[in-house]
Order: sequence, then structure tokens, then C-alpha cells
Amino acid sequence: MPALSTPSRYTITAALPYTNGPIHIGHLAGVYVPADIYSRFLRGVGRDVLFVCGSDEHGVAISMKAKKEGISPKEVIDKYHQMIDQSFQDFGIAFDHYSRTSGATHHQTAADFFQKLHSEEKFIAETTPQLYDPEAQQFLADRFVTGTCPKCSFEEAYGDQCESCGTSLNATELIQPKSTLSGATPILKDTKHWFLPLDQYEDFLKEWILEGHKKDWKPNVYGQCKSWIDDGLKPRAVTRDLDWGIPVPVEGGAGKVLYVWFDAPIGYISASKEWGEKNGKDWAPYWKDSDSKLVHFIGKDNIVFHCIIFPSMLKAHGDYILPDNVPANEFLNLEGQKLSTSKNWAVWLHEYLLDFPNLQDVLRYTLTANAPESKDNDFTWKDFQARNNNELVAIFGNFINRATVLTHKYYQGSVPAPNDLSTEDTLTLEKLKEFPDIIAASIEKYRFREASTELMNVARLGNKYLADQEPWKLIKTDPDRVQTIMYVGLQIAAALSVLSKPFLPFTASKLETALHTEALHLSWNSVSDSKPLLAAGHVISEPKLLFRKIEDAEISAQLEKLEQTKKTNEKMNATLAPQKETTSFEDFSKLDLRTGTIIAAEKMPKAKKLLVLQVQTGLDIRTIVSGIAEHFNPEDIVGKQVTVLINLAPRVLRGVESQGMILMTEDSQGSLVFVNPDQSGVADGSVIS
Ligand code: B3M
Ligand code: ZN
Repeated sequence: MPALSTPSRYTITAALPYTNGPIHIGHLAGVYVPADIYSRFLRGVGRDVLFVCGSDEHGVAISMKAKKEGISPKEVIDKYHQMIDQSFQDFGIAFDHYSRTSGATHHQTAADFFQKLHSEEKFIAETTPQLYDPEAQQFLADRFVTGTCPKCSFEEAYGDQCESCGTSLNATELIQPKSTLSGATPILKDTKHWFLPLDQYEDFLKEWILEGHKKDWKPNVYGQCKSWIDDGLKPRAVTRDLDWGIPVPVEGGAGKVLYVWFDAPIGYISASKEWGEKNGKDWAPYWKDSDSKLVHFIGKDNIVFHCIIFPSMLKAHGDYILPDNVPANEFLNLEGQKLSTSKNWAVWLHEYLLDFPNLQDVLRYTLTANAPESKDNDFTWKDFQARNNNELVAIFGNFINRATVLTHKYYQGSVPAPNDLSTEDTLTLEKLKEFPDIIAASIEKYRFREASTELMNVARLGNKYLADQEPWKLIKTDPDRVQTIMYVGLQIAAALSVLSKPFLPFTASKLETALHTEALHLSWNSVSDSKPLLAAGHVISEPKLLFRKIEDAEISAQLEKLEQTKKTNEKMNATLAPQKETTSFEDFSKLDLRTGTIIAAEKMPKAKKLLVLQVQTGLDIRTIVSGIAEHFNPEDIVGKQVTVLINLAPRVLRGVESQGMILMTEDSQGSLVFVNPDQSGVADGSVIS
């Protein structure tokens, strides 16, 4: 093992999935497979590990799903908790405990946490105006309200977070907020809430993250934290006026619940408690002993909650340790498009298993080999097929198959005694002994892609060794030499059964059965020992294939399924919006619509969607910021005549004042087009009425 300081124990958490839908490959790639590899590896090298997770069952995501399906929130969480739990088991995600936040232990733990902070005056209680939906007669928070992000202008930011730039928001900061319940524009209404004054934790966060974790946190995680801290933090409400969640346990809290992002991370602690109760173990050191190493595996949209808010809560509480690392991944796309639950653009784990029964490890491998560790990455079915056929089958499987089949053919399954080792034999065995440290070093640095490449290199070493030595040719002429070759080859096979455990747990266990090594309890470090892994005379079982080829037809079927999804979505998009409420002539005539011409256009720096246009309106030349950059190249639209709303109240986007709006519509393909009916000969500035 590399000489890293070894903590007494590890507390490993994986983000609690919302129980508002099943889970898909994005979840697996971003969080659960890396967390599982890490935990399995640490257990394998004899470390004390507690790996917990659970269902996130509060918050608006659940209420919304219940409304949509016309069932109660409880029915929603029961349905998806069960499904998600099953998917984790099916894919070998080996949590020590999988909990749920609707459980009694969690309710108590979260309420106690809140109460302690409350009684120690760590909150500010304040009555402030909050967004309220006059139609639905409900306060709007989190996913009940969307609007334009004040930071990046993304138009569908939620009331607590912009998922485009990751910024955490207060709902009142949204530009042009809209209720997702009724579509109404919210009004402001006073209500009392408890705020965690994050601004008071700035110094702590600066020292802890900016100075303490500059080197060891991933650049994407560190960079996001730095930018938030540099921007200055604001107090954040940790309670909500909602009816689904953990009741606020203090005076004045009636009818209010804890903010889901206040209760959910405490779920890691509750899950640990439940694990302790169930197994007669003491959970406390995993959260309270400073020699425990706490690691949170999450996706990048959860960084602010795990690096800024939860640590501030832990700091305020005072009894708990802080995370040592938060190795957040970027996002996985599917065939070039963002994974989306609502658009059904996903590979659902339960569906995958119906199409590819028993091929869990193939998916685990593909998602690791192509993990979105430092940038967003794409899952394609072709790559999946290639990784399986060219790597798992052609290298790993082929090597194991040759080694086991030949051992049976020549020696009835008994490991032969070696004769004199050639230079190549010695070099191969020496190289083999280096791998445990190489792979461990990558895993300890959270570089799972690199680690899995190195695992495949072990199989490559074996494959190449047998291909070079060609025992099948020598068996007639030099059987003594073949004994040595097969002996060396079998050591590599046994090493693979150990080193593949964190990555390919199902395969590793099949391999153990094939090599009949279950009772030997070979450890990670035994691969580097001078003692052979398989002694001469050890008898292996009958060979069975570890992997199977994936046929083109299976891949086309998956691509066809996605094509169908696309078509369904297009059809849904094509359904016309219903007629809006009647408007008065008076209201309509307030709009000053004119023809105008775009005379200059350029991209807004650092904004993906925005173009800054100069528009000749007939009256003047004015600046209009338009969210069309993903649809048009600036140079292609100069000279276009368009319809402009010129008396829209100006608003500042990214520091540029926009003085109007260009009217657009969507064509059948969903592309934006300008509203410019046949206007030949119409002068700029002509009134449209
Ligand atoms: N439920 C996952 C998500 O954002 C969220 C994680 C909670 S971890 C404490 O989908
Ligand atoms: Zn944003």
C-alpha cells in the first residue's frame, strides 16, 4: 500500500436518491459505482468501513410527483423506495445500510439536530416576504417555483438552486418567477422562517476549504466552492411552509417543515444510527472521532449542499466531524443528450436488467471506464458494446478461459508445479505484484477510470503472456515448459479474481468459484506477496464463460428504443399550448410592437445562451439581450428583420441592460425562428397592431 496516513475508520456516504422515480445509469455512474468501488476496495484491504445511503423522501420533488400521479406522497415514496433499493441490490452496490428519511430514527435525529441549533441560537428567526401563489394559495419554494437565474440567466432555475450553474438561491432572487403549480406569477407574502446565517461561517469555510483542501479536493469541486465563497454567502432559510416533511420542532413551527436539504444530509447520520442498532455496533465514532475519514460521493449539482451548507450545519452543531473529501462527478449524457427523467431519456436500471440479465458488471465496467470524473461524458450503446466485446470478452474473458480450459485439458484442473522460471516469467510475475499498489493509488485519489484501466492491464498482461508463450504449441515438444507457463498464467488469473472485486463483484465471485479459491481468502495484499496465490496441486473447477459477446441486434434494439422515445417527445412537444385567458383590447394595446432590423450581434461572454443584439427600431438603435445563442450564429442573423416589443421594462442580464424583446416562435423541430411575416418594403419602426 502507498504510504498514506491511515485513518482508524471510514464513513462513506452516497447521495440519497429522491424517491420520485426509478434510478438510471447517470445515478450509477456519477455516485453509486464509484462509492461502491471505493468502499469495496477499502474493505478488501482490511479497513474499517461504514458505507451508508438511503432514500430522500421529503421535499417538493416528492409532493410534485404525488400530485402528478394523483396519489399520496407516502404512496410515491413507498413505491420508489422499494424499486431503488432493489436496483442497488441488483447492481451489487454494497451499502452497509440503506435507510429512508421517512423513518422514525431519521425524523428524531433531524428534529434533535434542529432543536440543538435552535436552543443554542444558531438560527435567525425572521418574518420576511416570500413567494406565494395566489391561485394555489400556497407558499412557493424550491421546485414549486422556477424563474431566471440571476447569475447565469438559465430560465428554469428552481427556487433553491440553479441546476445550470449550480448556484444556490433564495426563491425571491429569481427573475420572473413562475409557480410550477398553477403557472401564476407569485406575489409576496410575509411568513416566519428560521435562517442559517451562512455569512457567519465564511471565515470557517475559507480556512477549512480554501486553505485546507486546495490540494486534495477535485478541481471542479474546489473551484465551485471558491467561487461561492468569493461571491459572499447569505443567510438561508432552513424551514418551509409545506405540508410534506419533518415538522419544525420548536415553538412557532406549526404548519411548517424542515427544508429538505436541511434534513436529507442528516440522513447519513440517521442511517449510521440505524446500522448500529441493527448490528449491535457503535455508530458514534464514525461521526464523532476525528480519526474517522468522512467521504461524500455526490453529483456536481449537490456540491453546494455538501461542501458549504451541511458542513456549516455540522460546524454549528459541534459534535460531528467534517468531510475529508467530496469527490463529486460531472454529468453523464446519453447518446449526446442530457439524461432526463421527465423526457424518459435514460437507461433505467430495472429495464436494463430485463434486456441484459446478469450483465450488471458490464454496465458497471462501462460506466467506470467512461466515468464523468473531470468533465461531462457520453454513454453510447456502441461504446458499451465495444467495451464488452473488445475488453471484457476479448481480453479478460479470453485470458481466463484459456488459462482454465488448458489447465483442465493438460492437468485435469490441477495447478502444475513450475520448473525453472525464464526471464520473461520472472518479469511477468514481478509486474503482476506491482498492480495492487498501482490500482490502490488511483482509487485512493478517486480516479476510478484510471484504476479500472489498470485492472484491465492485469488481464492484458495475462493475455499477452499466454499469447507470447503459446503453451498450446509447446505441449507436444516441451511439456516441462508448459507446466511453468500454466503455473504463471494461473497466478495472474488468481490475481484478477482479487483485484477485480471492487469493480466487477459478480465476475470476481464467478472467478473465485472457477478457480476454487473461496476458502483461500486471498487478500489484496497477497497479490504482492512472495508466496504464490495458487500452489501447485490446487484443483480448480470446470471452466465457465465469464462474459458473453453482445450482438449488433441487441444494440440496435436499444437505439431503436431511444428513437421511439425521441418521437414520442416530439409528438408531445408538437401539441399546441391551450389558448390563454382572454385579454382586453386595452391591455393588448399597451404593447408597443414594431418591426426592426438586427444590425449587430455578438455572444455574451461566458453565457451559453445569450446574444447581445443591436437592433434598429426605427426610433433608435438599442441593445437587446436575447436567449437565442444556442440556436443562431451571431453572423447569420445580422440584417434580419424581426418583430420587437420595444416598451418592455428594461432588465439587466449579466450586467448588460436589455431594452426590449425580439419575438420568436418554434418550428416543428423545436428550433427557434424569428417572427417576421412577409415584411418586404416595411420600414423599421412600423407599428404592428
Ligand atoms: N436527493 C439528490 C438529487 O439532487 C438529492 C441528494 C440528497 S443527499 C443528502 O437528486
Ligand atoms: Zn444559474
